[in-house]
Amino acid sequence: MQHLQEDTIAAVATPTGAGGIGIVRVSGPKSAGIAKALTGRVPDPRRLLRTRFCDATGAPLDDGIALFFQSPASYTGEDVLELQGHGGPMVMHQLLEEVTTLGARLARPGEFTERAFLNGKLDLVQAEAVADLIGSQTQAAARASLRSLSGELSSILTAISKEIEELRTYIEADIDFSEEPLDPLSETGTANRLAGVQRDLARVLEQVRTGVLLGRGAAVVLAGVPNAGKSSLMNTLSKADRVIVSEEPGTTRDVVEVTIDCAGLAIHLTDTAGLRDSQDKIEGEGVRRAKAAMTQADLVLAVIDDLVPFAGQQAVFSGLPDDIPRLMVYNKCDLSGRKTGIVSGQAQHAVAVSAKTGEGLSALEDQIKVILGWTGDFVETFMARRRHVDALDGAKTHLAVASGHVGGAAELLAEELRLAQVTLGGITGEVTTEDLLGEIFSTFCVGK
Ligand SMILES: Nc1nc2c(ncn2[C@@H]2O[C@H](COP(=O)(O)OP(=O)(O)OP(=O)(O)O)[C@@H](O)[C@H]2O)c(=O)[nH]1
Ligand SMILES: [Mg+2]
Repeated sequence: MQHLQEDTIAAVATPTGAGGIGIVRVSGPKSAGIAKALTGRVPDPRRLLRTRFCDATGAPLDDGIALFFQSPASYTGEDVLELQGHGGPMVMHQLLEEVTTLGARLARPGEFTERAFLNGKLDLVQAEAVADLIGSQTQAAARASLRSLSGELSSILTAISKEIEELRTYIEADIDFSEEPLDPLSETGTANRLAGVQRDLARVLEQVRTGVLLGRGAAVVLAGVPNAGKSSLMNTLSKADRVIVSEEPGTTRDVVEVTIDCAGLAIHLTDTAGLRDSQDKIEGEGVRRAKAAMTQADLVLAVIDDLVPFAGQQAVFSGLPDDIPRLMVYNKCDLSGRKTGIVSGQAQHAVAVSAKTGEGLSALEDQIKVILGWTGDFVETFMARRRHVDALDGAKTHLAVASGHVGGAAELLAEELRLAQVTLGGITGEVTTEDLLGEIFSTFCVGK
C-alpha cells in the first residue's frame, strides 16, 4: 500500500540547541535532487557519504555526512535523505533553509511517521509507540514502547481479529446456505470459539490498561492542613530538596509538581498549599488551586499531622469527590510515637510515616501502587493509550452481546462480530478518519 506524496518535507530531527551532531531529515521525491545540489552527487543508497554541503553559489554551509535511503526501503517508504552536520543552531538553520530553497517544505510534527503509516511501513499502534518511546519517562515505559513498536501488540490484535473474522464467515455461510438453524454441535463449537476470543481479548485488555498507566503515569496529590508535612514528604519521596519547608503554617502557596519513578511507574507528585480558610489573597488562591489539583488526581494523599487532633483535619477533605481514591498518611510519627507502616483496622487505606526520618515511606509507596492497580509486572506490558482501552472495551461489549445471540438469531450474531472487528481495526489503523490521524500525529515532535 503506497500513497506516495507529491511534496517533499524537511525538518531538523535533532533537539534544538548546541550538540556534537545535528541532523536535517528530508523525505519525498525531491530528496535525490536536493542531495545532488548540496553535495554534487546522489549518495549510493544506504552508504555513508562524507561530504561538504554547499549552497547554490558553491559557498560551504557545513562539512558532514549524507545518507540516502531509496524508496521503498526507508523509514517513510519514500526517498529519504539525512544530512548529518555539526549540531549548532545556526548550522542547522542554514542547512534547513537551503533544503527548503531547493524545493522541500517544512514538515509538520510527526509528518515523517504519518507518511510511514500511510505507506504501510508501520500501523497506528506502532506509530504511536514511536512517540511514546521518545516520551518515555521510566525504563519500564521505554521497554514497553519498544514492544509495541516491534509489532507484538499489533500481531495479537490481528490474531484476535482474524479469529473473529473466521467465526463470522462460518456463521454467514450458514445464514446464506441453510434453511435450518445451526445444528446443536456447531452451536457448542461457536460458543466455545467465541469464549476463547473473549478470553484473549480480556487478557490483552489487562495488559493494555497497565500500559496506559505506564505511559502517562499517575497524578498523586499531597493535601492536608497547613504544617502537616506535605512539602517535607514531597522532598523525602523525591529524594530532593525541591520545595520550601518551614514550621510556619501556610508556607506553600503554589502547586508544585515533581515526577518520581516508583518501581517503573512515573508518579507526578504534586505539593499543594495547606487547606484552610485564609483572609490572605495569595494563600486563598493557593487553596483554590490545591482543591482543583485534588479533583484531577488519580490518588490524593491526605496528609495528617499526627501531633494535632484528627477530627478537625479530616474535615478539609469533605468536598473531595468520592470517586477519587484517597490514602490517609499519618505524618510526624517520630514525634507522636505511632508505629510506622500500614495502619490496619481502619475503614480507609492508611499509612503511618515520618517524613523526617523516612520511616514508613516504603510502605507508603507500596500502598500507592496497590491503590493505583500497579502490579509492577510489566514484563508482558505493551505501551498503550486510552483510545486502545476504549476500543478494546467496545469490542468486548460487542462480543458479549454476540454471545447472547448464540443459538438465536444468526444475523444478529454475525453483525455483532462484524462490529467487534471494525472496532478492533480502529486500533491498528485499518479503519481511520482524518481527525484521528491529525489528533495522533500532531502530538509528535517535529522531525519524527
Ligand atoms: N519531627 C518531624 N517534623 C516534621 C515532619 N514532617 C514535617 N515536619 C516539620 O513540620 C513543619 C512543617 O512542614 P512542611 O513540610 O513545611 O509542612 P506543609 O504541610 O508543607 O505546610 P504548609 O506548606 O504550610 O501547608 C516543618 O517544621 C517540618 O520540619 C516529620 O515527619 N517529623
Ligand atoms: Mg508546604
